[in-house]
Amino acid sequence: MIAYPLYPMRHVQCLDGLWDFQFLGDCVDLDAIEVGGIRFSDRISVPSAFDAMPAYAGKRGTVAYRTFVASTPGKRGLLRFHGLGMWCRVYSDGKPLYQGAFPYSGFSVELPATAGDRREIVVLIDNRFDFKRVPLQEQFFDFYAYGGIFRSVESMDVPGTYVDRVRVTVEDLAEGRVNLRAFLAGSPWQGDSLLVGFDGAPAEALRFRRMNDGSFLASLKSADRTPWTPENPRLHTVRVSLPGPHGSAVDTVEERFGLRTLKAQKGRVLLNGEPVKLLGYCRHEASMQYGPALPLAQLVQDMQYLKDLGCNFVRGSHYPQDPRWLDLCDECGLLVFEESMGWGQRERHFLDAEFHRQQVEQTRRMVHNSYNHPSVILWGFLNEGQSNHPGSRALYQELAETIRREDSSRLVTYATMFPFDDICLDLVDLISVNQYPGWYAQDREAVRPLGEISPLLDRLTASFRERGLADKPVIVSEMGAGAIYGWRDALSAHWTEDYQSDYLAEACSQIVKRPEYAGISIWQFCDCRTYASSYALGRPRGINDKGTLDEYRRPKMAYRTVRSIFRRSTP
Ligand code: ADA
Repeated sequence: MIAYPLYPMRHVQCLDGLWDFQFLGDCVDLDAIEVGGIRFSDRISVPSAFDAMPAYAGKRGTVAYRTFVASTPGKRGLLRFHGLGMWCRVYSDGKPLYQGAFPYSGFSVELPATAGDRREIVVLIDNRFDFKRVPLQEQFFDFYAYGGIFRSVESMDVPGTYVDRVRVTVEDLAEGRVNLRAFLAGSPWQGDSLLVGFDGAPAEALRFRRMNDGSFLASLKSADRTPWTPENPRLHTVRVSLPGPHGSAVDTVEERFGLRTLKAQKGRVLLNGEPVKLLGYCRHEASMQYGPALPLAQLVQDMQYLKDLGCNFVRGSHYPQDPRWLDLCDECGLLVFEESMGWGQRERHFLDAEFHRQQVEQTRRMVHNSYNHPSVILWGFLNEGQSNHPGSRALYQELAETIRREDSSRLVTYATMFPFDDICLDLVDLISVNQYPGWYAQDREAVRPLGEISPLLDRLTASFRERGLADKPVIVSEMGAGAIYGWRDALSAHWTEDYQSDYLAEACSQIVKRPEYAGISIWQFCDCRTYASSYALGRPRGINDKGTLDEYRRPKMAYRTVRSIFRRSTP
């Protein structure tokens, strides 16, 4: 499915459908592959995680996906991938054009002009763990590492110079004034005026200023100044075109955005100047049948559940989000914490130059790709990294700076599991804390240790105050308890739906009533597959069972509990 931005003048083909497929083996030398010699003996859908499909379930190795796309002779093309995993190499007519290992990140590949009217596209995918080749994703992460082209792919022709993206930034909410920053690609452009049309109005020529980084900047007012809010998620579109002769257009991008501002002030998050309490869930893009390749109907179901639960907030744990999901969040008014991929990395990672480089690059791509989604309010990175270690600070600092360089209009954060001795919290606008009092309980002998939650929240607040961090808003970015669907028991022990329900009642009520907390994203929305090795010993069924819904989206007992608390607290 095609998500924003749209390119109405280009011949865009959505390549979702059946592709040729071949499993090449589990010990393939990637540099020795002759793509021309691959015999394709199977067909598979795109999007798909091949290793979630019954014929290849759980396999690790190298696979090839192939399709043919129509092309205009003599014209360059572009492929847009919205997310895949883990490593890939993309070929057009046998030529390797792109190679990368940025799981879940969207990227584009330019295709050289061709004399023919179709191109053969082959995508090699590899899902073997190998820190050297795929430093961003490892086996110890607590969510299953799938392989495949998880999200949609589009192909299109592009003119010599084309409009890649236009970033829209709100300059003055009351006046409806926005900045447009256009990124052109292809051959250099010498002009200074682009054609701009708001909300379907006829386009008019507007002068743009050339910036040092090669982008073009202009400022203008939107006629409709209605702000975007979760209750009234008013969206706008802007079309920006490269002018051709006699007022014609050569290429157009249509971007969608909302008018809203964000600020962190005196421990609160201000949306359009008004304090907002963030109430919601952490959510993996996960399904038992399809892995991360979620059909649109699943996204809509998830949205309906989150809305029904009374949520206004979702944390996209732990990787860049599907643009269709962000489009939906824009439309439905759900506030989003988007983070680049990270999970519990330690000093050895932070000392690795390639790991560092790729973290910075994936974070930059995430901001670039999601820039115009009004739903995204927080940018994050390095979930539960070793942020209490001096050797980590350089990367934390560079990631925060990278985000601010790209976008100073949102709040920067990361989820820390070391809130009491974290040494990087001065770098963020908002503190996000992952803690599991009463689940991974301090007192191993206590039965139903719910009493651990409130004192921990007190200690956190006191500790932030003592360290001069009191002005930063704090959210609980993870807190939760496991429950196996259907397991109800008079003793309400760990793993029962009863204990989870009581646990979330306590956690949510505490956050709702404490003004010193700006919100919570409960761990987690639904159960999802995790380790397939003995790492899973604390994960019954190889599933992370802390969902309020199970892996088939069946609500557990906690569903009603959370719903009644959140519904009373969100407008
Ligand atoms: C961590 C982590 C989550 C999940 C959770 C848990 O906080 O960020 O991805 O693994 O723990 O279930 O224990």
